[in-house]
Amino acid sequence: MGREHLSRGNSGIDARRAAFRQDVIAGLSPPQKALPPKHFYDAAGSRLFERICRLPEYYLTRAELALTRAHVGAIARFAGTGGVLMEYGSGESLKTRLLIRATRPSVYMPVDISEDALRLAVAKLGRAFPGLRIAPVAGDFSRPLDLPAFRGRDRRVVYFPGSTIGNLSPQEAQAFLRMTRGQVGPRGAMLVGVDLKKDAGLLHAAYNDARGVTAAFNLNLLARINRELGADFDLRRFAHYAFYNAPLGRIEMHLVSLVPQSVNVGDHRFGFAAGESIHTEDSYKYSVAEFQALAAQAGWRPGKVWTDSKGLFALHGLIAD
Ligand code: AVJ
Repeated sequence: MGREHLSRGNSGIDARRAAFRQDVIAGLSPPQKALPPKHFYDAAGSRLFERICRLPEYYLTRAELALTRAHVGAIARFAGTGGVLMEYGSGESLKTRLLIRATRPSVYMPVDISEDALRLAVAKLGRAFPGLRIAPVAGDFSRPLDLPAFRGRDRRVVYFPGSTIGNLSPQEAQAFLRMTRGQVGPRGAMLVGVDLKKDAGLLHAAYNDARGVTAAFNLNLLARINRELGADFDLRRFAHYAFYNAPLGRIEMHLVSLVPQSVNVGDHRFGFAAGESIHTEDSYKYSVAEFQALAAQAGWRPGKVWTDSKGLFALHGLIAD
């Protein structure tokens, strides 16, 4: 794995396969079928997500990179230099490198569910920053994690970019922020990337791209269930459906059954009416004030906020004191 061995925050490979099966069975059993979005990211799903990030309609990645470039000096002053930088995510992105270059952490600790993504990120970052101590943690951050002990007095900063926090309900996001507040301790800080509320037409386009890459990303979840759990989903009989649910402030993604059908997952059989959906993802959007209120309820003091020049995306600097 590189200079430091990989810590497993939750479980090994077999246990994760079993957890995937359990999530799928539990998710397809209730009246409103739903699957957790963390399962999108097998190798094929991760490649599709990278294509999404390059789509003209998907403004999020470019807006966050642009604001990071534009404000990297101020962001680094906020985060401080030489501390422990912990990232929820694999750290493959360009913006992570900008942040590492500007803050020169004593330890960089990426936390990701995918060991493959972590391995790749460790190799790439190891080449880009030869002196950097990297301590990867393979784990599912939607559950409590065992983290390797931090070095004593260094300031701890948690980086959670990409609006991944949008996958959590506001209540779950608050619990997550409370957990990270506990992880950094007093004097710590957090940088969170959050997609902003905006014109519903722009949001709709970002999740219904003309090339159908988002549709392929959504449908790959069924392909993954077929591959890994021996299921028999017919991908031609499901359609990608995404819309902005304005009252709840979130994009919802679904896979809609085009015909009445039943599907086998191992020994389990699930019936679908025509038009019935599997809810596969929520992507919550927050105004600056809304997100600051949420963070404050989780014990953080809202410090700084940076946005891109078009006002599409926000990076929140939160302070623990
Ligand atoms: C990685 C969760 C931020 O919600 O925009 C992209 C995932 N889903 N297109 C998002 C996603 C469909 C993405 N996040």
